[in-house]
Amino acid sequence: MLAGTVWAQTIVGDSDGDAVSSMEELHAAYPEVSDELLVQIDVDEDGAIDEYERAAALAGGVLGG
Ligand SMILES: [Ca+2]
Ligand SMILES: [Ca+2]
Repeated sequence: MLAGTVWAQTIVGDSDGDAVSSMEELHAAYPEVSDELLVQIDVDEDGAIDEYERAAALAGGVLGG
């Protein structure tokens, strides 16, 4: 669990380390990402970007860096 905690804290766009990125966290990490894009990234429309949605966005080139 220690390694998992360290990993969670290193995720760009997850400043509080809870393993999901809120819209606020993503805006802070990726200020160039528009609200429309965030809606597209949030596939299950729960208002937060989980690790799968973030990975898909990164793989698809939607999120830079
Ligand atoms: Ca978070
Ligand atoms: Ca989501």
